[in-house]
Amino acid sequence: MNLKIGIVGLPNVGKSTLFNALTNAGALAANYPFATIEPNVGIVPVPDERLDVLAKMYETDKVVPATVEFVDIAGLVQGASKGEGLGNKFLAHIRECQAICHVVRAFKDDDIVRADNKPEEDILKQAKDDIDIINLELQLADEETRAKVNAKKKKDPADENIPYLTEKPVIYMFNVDENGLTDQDLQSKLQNLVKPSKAIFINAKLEEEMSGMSREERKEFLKSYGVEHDALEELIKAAYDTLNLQSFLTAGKKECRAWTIKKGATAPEAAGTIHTDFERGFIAASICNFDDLQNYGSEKAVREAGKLRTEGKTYIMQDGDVVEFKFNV
Ligand SMILES: Nc1nc2c(ncn2[C@@H]2O[C@H](COP(=O)(O)OP(=O)(O)OP(=O)(O)O)[C@@H](O)[C@H]2O)c(=O)[nH]1
Ligand SMILES: [Mg+2]
Repeated sequence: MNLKIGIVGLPNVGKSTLFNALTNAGALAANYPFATIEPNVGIVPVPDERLDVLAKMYETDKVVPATVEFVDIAGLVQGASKGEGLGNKFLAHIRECQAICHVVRAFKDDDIVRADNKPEEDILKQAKDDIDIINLELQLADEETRAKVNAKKKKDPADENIPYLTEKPVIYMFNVDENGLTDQDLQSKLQNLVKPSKAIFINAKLEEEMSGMSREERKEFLKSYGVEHDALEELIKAAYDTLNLQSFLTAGKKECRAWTIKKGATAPEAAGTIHTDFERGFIAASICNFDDLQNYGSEKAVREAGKLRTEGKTYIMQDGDVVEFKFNV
């Protein structure tokens, strides 16, 4: 299963800076609107400490985390749906995504021009106006798509599956300055603007400085700014939550790996994410809970404690299940 998240927002709000931080892919971050001309796609591993534990336990050769794909497009402007700016052309890339990350400027910096060229005054009010512009453009783009679908006289079953932009879950990413990172009052006001969507607070500039750092170094660095949580991890977690996703794990000497599945997926469906043959020829799944495995220290000990279960076709997968599938092709 391929999780894809599209980054949208006005020009110059820090989308590419954030994208770079996420992927270290080197997308162009520059102080002029439309620095991003081609859509950039980056693949980001999903942080999962359980994999580290398994890797040690199995003395594994290779660790393969689950991944999330991020798509960075040019900023949308007012009138984007009518062809203003470059935004409309890129909305197609967002349609393929399952979730939207909406980046909103909430930092003050007179050197970085706002999309509307207005001076920075009231962060809260300007953030609200900016959000409204983007959401209106997404709405208008959907209306255009709907009109096109309706214009086609014959009902095409494929039309039922049009991925409308406004139906996608949105995670708001407020690009705050250093003070904003710990300003609870500002954060709760910004969160209120977008309720019930999830809001995450990040300083893209600081994230840029952290690129290339290890997870532990990031934690230390953020702590020195009084920040206890890692916004990039929060973003990926939020995407998992809003899309109702979870991970199961496979472990062995050759490879330890995390796989993304829907909550509520059955064992054969989970097997199908590894290989369609696994689903078709599914016989049973040998499953233990990650916590049991960690507590008992080895697969052998788990088995001896009677905590290794054999599950059949109707088993509903749980987050952190460590699985071995038995199948017949
Ligand atoms: N002060 C400050 N500047 C930032 C921050 N984030 C980004 N910038 C600067 O703002 C400018 C624009 O950043 P980009 O990441 O290119 O913005 P973008 O949203 O991708 O813009 P477009 O691709 O043109 O839509 C760059 O000069 C960044 O260095 C921030 O948190 N604080
Ligand atoms: Mg950009």
